Amino acid sequence: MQNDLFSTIAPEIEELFPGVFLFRSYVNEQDFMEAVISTTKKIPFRHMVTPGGKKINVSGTSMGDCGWYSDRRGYRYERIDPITGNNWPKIPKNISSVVSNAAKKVGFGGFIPDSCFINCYKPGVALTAHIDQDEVDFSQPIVSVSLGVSAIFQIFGEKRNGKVINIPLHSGDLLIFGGPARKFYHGVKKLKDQTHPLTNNLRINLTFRRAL
Ligand code: MD6
Ligand code: FE
Repeated sequence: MQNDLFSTIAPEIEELFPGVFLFRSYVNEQDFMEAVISTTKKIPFRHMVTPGGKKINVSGTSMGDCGWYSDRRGYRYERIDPITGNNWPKIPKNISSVVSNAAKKVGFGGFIPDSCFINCYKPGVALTAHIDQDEVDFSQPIVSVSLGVSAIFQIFGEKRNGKVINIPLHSGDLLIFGGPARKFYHGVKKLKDQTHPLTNNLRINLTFRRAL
């Protein structure tokens, strides 16, 4: 590294907050998109409901040893898809290693995802502020990869009504949420009606987790 006198991490990585790291245009979008397409052929995107019975506007599916799931019985990780009765498709090794290597660069060596939740946004769809807290070990980060139409990712901090920080996320960007950031509220603003060569008018987001 040329500028290692002045930086502790690679120059292409930006630490936006303690524990929030942004890698711009980091991934091979085609490799990640292939994993999404092959997953949805087996387990299509579906709308789940919250424990309170509200429809979740972002549709989702999963890869890995377990998948995030929500219905009247609660938020949880399921080893078998409750709808199809099938195992979730495996996370392809080529994309899992990209995610683990990125995590290692910012101090999360040994991060091996056992679950990847895949979100699909249509124009007009937003993701309300939330904290991901269904995972067993909060010392493990969550690694997010964005594909297709750009969106504004929002970080609110420890309180849902905190001062909001807007981060535009574009296709190929990788974001790591670790350490103190694991307890930050975050969400995604309503998707604009735009098109992208990879996904037409959709935004796809993959979040890699150590759930169990
Ligand atoms: C999204 N991402 O970008 C939703 N959660 O569509 C998340 O909810 C998220 O990007 C935890 C860690 C990173 C994330
Ligand atoms: Fe989240």
